[in-house]
Amino acid sequence: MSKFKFSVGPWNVHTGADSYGPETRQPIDLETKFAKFAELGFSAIQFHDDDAVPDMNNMTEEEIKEYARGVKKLLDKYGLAAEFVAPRLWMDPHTKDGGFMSTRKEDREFALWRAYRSIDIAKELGTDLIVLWLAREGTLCAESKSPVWATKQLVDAINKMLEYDPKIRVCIEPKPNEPIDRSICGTMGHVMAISAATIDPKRVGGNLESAHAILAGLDPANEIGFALAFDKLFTVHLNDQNGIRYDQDKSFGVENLRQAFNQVKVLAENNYGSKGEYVGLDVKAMRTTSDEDSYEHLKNSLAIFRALEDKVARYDYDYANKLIADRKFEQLEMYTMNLLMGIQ
Ligand code: XUL
Ligand code: MN
Repeated sequence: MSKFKFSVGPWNVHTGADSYGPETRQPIDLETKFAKFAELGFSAIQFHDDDAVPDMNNMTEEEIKEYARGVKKLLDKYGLAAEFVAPRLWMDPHTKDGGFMSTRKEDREFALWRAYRSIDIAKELGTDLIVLWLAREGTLCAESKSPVWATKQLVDAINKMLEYDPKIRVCIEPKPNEPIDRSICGTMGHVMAISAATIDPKRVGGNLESAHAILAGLDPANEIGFALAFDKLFTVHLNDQNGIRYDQDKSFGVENLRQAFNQVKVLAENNYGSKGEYVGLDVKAMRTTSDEDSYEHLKNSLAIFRALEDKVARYDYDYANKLIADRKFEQLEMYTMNLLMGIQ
């Protein structure tokens, strides 16, 4: 029995379309996904603002809240909570050049409107957490905006969100690139600096995604640990990634099992989850996956996480600490590898 609670976003089950080809699977409606997520053992759902309220751009503020109340009822029906709401600041023509740091004022206003509406939706769904994945916040043309101005725009936008609602918490999901070329907030270190510069640092933290850390050339477990050291790991997006290339969102642990083990280990050692945090997945099925196997990558990720949790529970800390005291790191490494290979 896992001591963690798990969350997932509806986009984790998708049609298989990519930049180079059309859909390979049929779309699945939200309620069917909720039912299946609950059956698989998830406790909470992650939302983009328009996952919850699809046509929100054409709705009034009241209509948006009313629609969100309907989604809350659907969550309740399946015993699910909402973990967070994230404004989708990359699809609309207004976000062509980014949201909070777009070079056009009307686009920046649109981004803030979506951020405020995300807060409204979050309140209706019963969560205080807003995630910012800053997809297009940076440059495609390096000279198109000042990085100093852009950084201050981000701090300003977060301050406005903190002022809009005194209870909400803002959680930045850093990523160094893709779809943007040069991002403004690429790692957990950037997130900590932005947090410290806001009007209420306690309410601004991070969401570490394994693949994003790897894209930045960093170790996901160390990025998780860095945020934990400042009490600012508000959630995680666990997955896997084969090196520095396009964002792959592979099932957790399938690419680098030792790296995955160390992510579970640092979470377990630091009682992640004791303040209600979820272990969130952000994984994609392969394009070749059939309709009937649409949820296999989620099952696999949960199974691998739980198996690694079991390995952490069996980790012999007395033995490891003795090896550390004697600086026998070759033996420590082999002890870990043997544990993972099932040799002990
Ligand atoms: C993109 C990514 C997003 C966010 C949510 O790389 O990870 O799915 O997690 O907007
Ligand atoms: Mn993510």
